[in-house]
Amino acid sequence: MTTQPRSAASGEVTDPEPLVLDGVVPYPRDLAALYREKGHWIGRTHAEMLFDTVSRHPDGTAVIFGEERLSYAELGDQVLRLAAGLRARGIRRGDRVVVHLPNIPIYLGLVFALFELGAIPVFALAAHRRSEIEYFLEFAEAKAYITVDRQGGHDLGALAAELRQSIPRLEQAIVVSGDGGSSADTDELLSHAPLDHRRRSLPGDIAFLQLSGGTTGRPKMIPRTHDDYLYSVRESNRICGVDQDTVHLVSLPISHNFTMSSPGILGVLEAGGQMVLGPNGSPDAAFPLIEEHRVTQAALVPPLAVAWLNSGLKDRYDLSSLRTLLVGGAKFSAEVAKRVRPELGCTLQQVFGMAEGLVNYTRLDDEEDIVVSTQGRPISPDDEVRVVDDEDRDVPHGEAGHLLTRGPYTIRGYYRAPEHNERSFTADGFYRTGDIVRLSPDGYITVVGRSKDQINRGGEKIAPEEVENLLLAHDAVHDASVVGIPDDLLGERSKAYVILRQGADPEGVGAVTLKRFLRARGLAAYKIPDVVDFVAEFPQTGVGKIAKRAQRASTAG
Ligand code: OOB
Repeated sequence: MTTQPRSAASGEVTDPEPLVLDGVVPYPRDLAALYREKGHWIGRTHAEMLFDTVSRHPDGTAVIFGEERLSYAELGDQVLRLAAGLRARGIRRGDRVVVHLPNIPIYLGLVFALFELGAIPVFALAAHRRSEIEYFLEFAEAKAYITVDRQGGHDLGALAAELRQSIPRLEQAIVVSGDGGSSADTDELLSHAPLDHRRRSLPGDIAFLQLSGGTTGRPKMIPRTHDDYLYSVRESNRICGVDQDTVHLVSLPISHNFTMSSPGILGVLEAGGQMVLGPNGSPDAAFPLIEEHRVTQAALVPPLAVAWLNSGLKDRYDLSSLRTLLVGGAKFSAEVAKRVRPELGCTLQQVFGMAEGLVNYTRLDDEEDIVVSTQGRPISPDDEVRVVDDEDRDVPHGEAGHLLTRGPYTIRGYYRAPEHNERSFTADGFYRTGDIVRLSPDGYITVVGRSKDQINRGGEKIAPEEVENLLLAHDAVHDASVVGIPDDLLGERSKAYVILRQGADPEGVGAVTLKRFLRARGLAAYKIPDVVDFVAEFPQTGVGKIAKRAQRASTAG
């Protein structure tokens, strides 16, 4: 299929051909046509979305970070300079670029510069370390890696230089300043004359690769198109009341799907609102920003919402501008949810979403009992939701079962993962979320459990297999099993059961040794087991598998 040139007559602007990226499962043609016909997919790219807002509100403030303020016009200018700089370094449409940055303004400039070029950002979390980053670079065959010089005592600049040497395909390692200031690389990139903004990618192209929380040895990559993702952003804005007057506090990791699009930074940019970038969601970081900038909307994971509610600082700052608090990423208990309105004076919106697609919200005008006791309902009338038993048969309404979903912004397959896709999707394209839910007659979802082998540590997802594999690389380890155990604040924390090799000295190899070993392997800190227990054997199921359920239960309480 080819597309018509957009303004061939002028000879200047010519639409590119659709991008062909290997290892992506496309939406079925008839459904894609339907989503367009219904106005879900409007045929706009992320770069076009931003520049539409730039032309509507050039003087409006887009981003606030410390003393720094960027208007939409300034952000647009920065994007086009960076795009010129990145192009001069050889970055082209379809190239994958691993973006590994904390909550700093240049994140927006760089990501939109990549969008402008039609290059494909791979969104690493700031907490990721060598183990994850090396894998992302190799798996996505990235041409460039963008990171900060230092973060949390880690010399990422040195890591970047090292990876640039060891991975032949990696042509560029771009290092920006971790405190949001300038760096040699950003100064150089910004010194280019701005590129002209024009269509360099198509709305049906893969816009970026998000990362799955994962249940397997390595995180899977999630290919999202401009069309599908921006649909979820526009609808999120409508559902969450985001407009030009919104002042949104960004305190979760900026590249997480929740922060990006529910309604997140993209929601703000689409609506022409303001975002305030904070370093993290702790009350002492967030409350002064809310007071100073009259923040109207914030998004948190449940443990941070608890920290806000229990903080003595609550009465020391003026939080009266806050209208809505979005809480998601992990189950928010109804008992705590009940306290949000009376104690913070704002409306709670629960968000149950996934980087693979489907996002559910409680609505701003929902009854209080729905807001506190459900995780909301889907964004779109065309989100299909099924709740099934172990044999994929629909369970009676109101009973708990596996949540399956497909729809106008849910992927049809992970990137380059045909075998995994066989298991994660039904033959007719439903994504197996791995969540156990109940569905109310009016379509509200309550999450009651999980069937996937994943630990949800306060919203941060850990694939036990990834940690187990690294533990097995230690000489003294015979076998390892990692499970989630209940935790009052985080919901779950992680515990590793370890069987040492015969002859290994349990005095010499302790919990500290193994944690240090994982850290030295470059595993992100949140994946390092909170507890390590040495045992002689693992409980077994009838078919000889490790009985993880028994391991979780034996540590309950
Ligand atoms: C969000 O995205 P991911 O990809 O990090 O994690 C998705 C998984 C879900 O399958 C579910 O297991 C869990 O996180 N989850 C929740 C939840 N929100 C996410 N479990 C219970 N209650 C909730 N409210 O976490 C994410 C993506 C977009 C928006 C919000 C969260």
